[in-house]
Amino acid sequence: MIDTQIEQALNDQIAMEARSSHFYLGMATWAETSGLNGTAAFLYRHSHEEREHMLKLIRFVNERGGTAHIPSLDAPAAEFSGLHAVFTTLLEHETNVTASINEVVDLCLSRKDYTTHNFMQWYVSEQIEEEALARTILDKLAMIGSDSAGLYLFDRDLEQLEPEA
Ligand code: OFO
Repeated sequence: MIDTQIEQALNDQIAMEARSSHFYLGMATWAETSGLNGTAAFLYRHSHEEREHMLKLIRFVNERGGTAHIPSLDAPAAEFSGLHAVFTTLLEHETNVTASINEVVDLCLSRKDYTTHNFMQWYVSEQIEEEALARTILDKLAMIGSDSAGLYLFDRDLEQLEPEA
């Protein structure tokens, strides 16, 4: 049977992954209606991956004898001033997700729950990749500045880029 504090922490993480998926869906919709189809494709994939992160947690909690709670969600932001704002918000959000995952890992160690600790290592590695990718995207955007040919190519390249690459 899963420790109740761990169960609570995992349910908080489920809510966080659900919010991530929702946030990126809002960003994807903004990109698609702004003519940035490559960026939209990338963000839709990212949103879908976050939903999978949530599902993986839901199934783990239930399989370990706990009860996963499906959270209610507020509407995500629908307006952004541009690509830089989108990816800055995304990186900030992922940094918060990393902090929250680290707290779960800490709790696992203090409660001596090595099974959940082991399970959470997948999320630890995933966060390293996601943060690195968001930083790379922001560096590219900084290089491009307001050059429209550069932004066209950026958007086209993003269509091929996997969110966990
Ligand atoms: Fe990008 O966050 Fe999930 O884990």
